Amino acid sequence: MSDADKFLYVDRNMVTNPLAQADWATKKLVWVPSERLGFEAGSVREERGDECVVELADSGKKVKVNKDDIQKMNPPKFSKVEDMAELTCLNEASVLHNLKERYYSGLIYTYSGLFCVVINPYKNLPIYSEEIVDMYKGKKRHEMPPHIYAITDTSYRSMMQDREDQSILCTGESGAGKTENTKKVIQYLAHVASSHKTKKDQNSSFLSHGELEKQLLQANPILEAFGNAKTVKNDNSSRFGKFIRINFDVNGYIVGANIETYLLEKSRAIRQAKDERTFHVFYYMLTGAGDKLRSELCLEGYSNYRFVSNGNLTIPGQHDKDLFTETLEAMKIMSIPEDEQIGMLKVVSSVLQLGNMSFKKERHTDQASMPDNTAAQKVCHLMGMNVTDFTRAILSPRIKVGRDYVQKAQTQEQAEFAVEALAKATYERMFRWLVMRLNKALDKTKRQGASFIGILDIAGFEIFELNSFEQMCINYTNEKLQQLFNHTMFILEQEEYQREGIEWSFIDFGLDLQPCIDLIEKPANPPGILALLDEECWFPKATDKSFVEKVLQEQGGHSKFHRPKKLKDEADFCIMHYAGKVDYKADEWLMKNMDPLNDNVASLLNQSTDKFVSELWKDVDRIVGLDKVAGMSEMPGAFKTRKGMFRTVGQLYKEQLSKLMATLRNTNPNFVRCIIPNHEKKVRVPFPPTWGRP
Ligand code: AOV
Ligand code: MG
Repeated sequence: MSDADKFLYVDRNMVTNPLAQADWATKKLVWVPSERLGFEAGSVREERGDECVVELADSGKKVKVNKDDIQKMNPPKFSKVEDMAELTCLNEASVLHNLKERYYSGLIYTYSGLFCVVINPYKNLPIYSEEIVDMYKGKKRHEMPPHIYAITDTSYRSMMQDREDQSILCTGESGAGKTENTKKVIQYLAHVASSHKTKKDQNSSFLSHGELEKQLLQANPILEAFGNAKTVKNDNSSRFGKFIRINFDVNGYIVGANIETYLLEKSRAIRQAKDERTFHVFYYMLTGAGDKLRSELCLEGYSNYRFVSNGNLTIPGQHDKDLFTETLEAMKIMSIPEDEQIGMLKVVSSVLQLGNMSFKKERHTDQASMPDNTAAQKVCHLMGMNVTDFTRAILSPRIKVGRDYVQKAQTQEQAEFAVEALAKATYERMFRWLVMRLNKALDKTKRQGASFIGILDIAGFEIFELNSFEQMCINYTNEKLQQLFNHTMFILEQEEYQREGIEWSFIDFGLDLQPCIDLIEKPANPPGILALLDEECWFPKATDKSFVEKVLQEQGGHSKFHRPKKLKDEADFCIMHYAGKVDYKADEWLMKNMDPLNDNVASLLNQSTDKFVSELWKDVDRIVGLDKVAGMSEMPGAFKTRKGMFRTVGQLYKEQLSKLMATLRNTNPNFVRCIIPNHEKKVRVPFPPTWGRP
């Protein structure tokens, strides 16, 4: 067996052992529930009414088990089967056992009928080389061992044959391998498209395709540099969702691509939880920039920056310094010119500087002052603003009261809030600009594709000890995608039975996730959490606390909603998501949803002398002045006047997500279910004897 083969093919010599077959028959082997292992193998010794006595294969211990709790074991010839739909006994224990047996032998991909399961190996396997890509090209699914390439090839072929748009949807909790598999899909498609070129059109205009594919592959490392970060769950966690649409012409050549991104977790730019980092690019820049660049960007050491709260936190095996060079190299391939690269880095540096601006409360008034303007000067230098104007815009902005404008001194909290909001907005705008820029490169052929394959890679389901607005949005997205999966796999299947007149009573597998989705997104009767949050945002005097009260009042009795226990009152409410119960804390939700920004500063940035900065701020229409929030209690109804033009973060996101779902529903979906084998990022351990068949 070659090195790669070991990670693709089952070693049949090990599996078809006649002794095992005999053993299975005589010993009446079954699976019984086990607290520690999920299920344990055992042989039935005695049957008494509803109960059985089972001798556990591992310990020899005899246990009494209710017959209903026993699950049948498949004959040994099914061991490590590639498609679990083939199992004679299709039960939970057998499915888990099969996945586990395969995973422990290094076989990470397994089919389960219509979809593919993959278990994160936490180790680079030799199964993603170009030779392997070629091996899978044009093969039918059953001709080759399970692989993400087979899924990709199948969807590529169906796109070509049926002229139907396809989607490849990676799901799974944070750290399960969605992003890694997404990259393999793109790698495969880029390769398949260029091999067409070398075969057919060696000298024609298709030469430019080689470059397009190269760019397609380089878009990812750039996006990851700016949008991924280390969390406690994943060293390279996607802090945004993305849908990459690759367009093909009638001959199957890639003619262009487009990336849509969803909800960047911008709060990470200013604050990170313990043991977590901000976006990778901050570390790349701080460790990788040479002397000349350091002075151009006014860079300082980690310890000087308040916004890198955990200092120079490194990731084992990751060289931030080298990744800086690689990111710049990738930008070059994307034809992002050097001045724009510097423009982006200046933004990253100014985000850090914004964190160093500090304010003090004046002794006799409530007003904020800024005793030291060093950081402000650096910010202004980097962002092309006049420091006096900038300071005034932060400390005493002009705001509209009725029909007039007045200057209003800010409190220390207001000034601090404005600066943090500005840092987040700047970073987010830069990220959006970057995506726009990548799209410009990827779309340059301007040729209409005949059909497309869309690849979705969202931020995975996450449960931290306490969870905020961002987690609710992430988990809500996962809920919607899981609902699409359930619908495709089970509900549509059942409907088919009904249509074909097969006798079948409709079974609710508990798989309809609509109740939980409604709890979050329903507009009225009763309004869901997002609608209630919006309502509170328009309501003068509202606070995060009054929001929680309203949610408890409107949704307190919802089956997927739980009030937190009084004793452990850290959380404000819990949602029973399909993947688990999540405790949410509602601090800052109103602000996160309104996302207000000091419009005085926004117009200064719009007028910036720096071309790149003014480009980032050229549209200032989605901006609502900070005064509308800070002075909320003094100006009842301030929001109402702007209701027509102002959209909340929740609202915008809900719409974006429903558009995505509509797109996906018009495609033929191919699901890849990523599974995390342990939460310690550990490479597999030897096959445990307790789990194996005796
Ligand atoms: P995610 O996308 O599902 O999490 P990733 O794809 O980033 O998870 O995977 C997490 C880490 O697991 C990667 O950085 C790799 O180290 C490792 N890994 C995953 N799949 C493979 C593979 N096939 N081969 C080798 N290593 C792998 V998140 O973005 O946090 O939801 O939000
Ligand atoms: Mg990811």
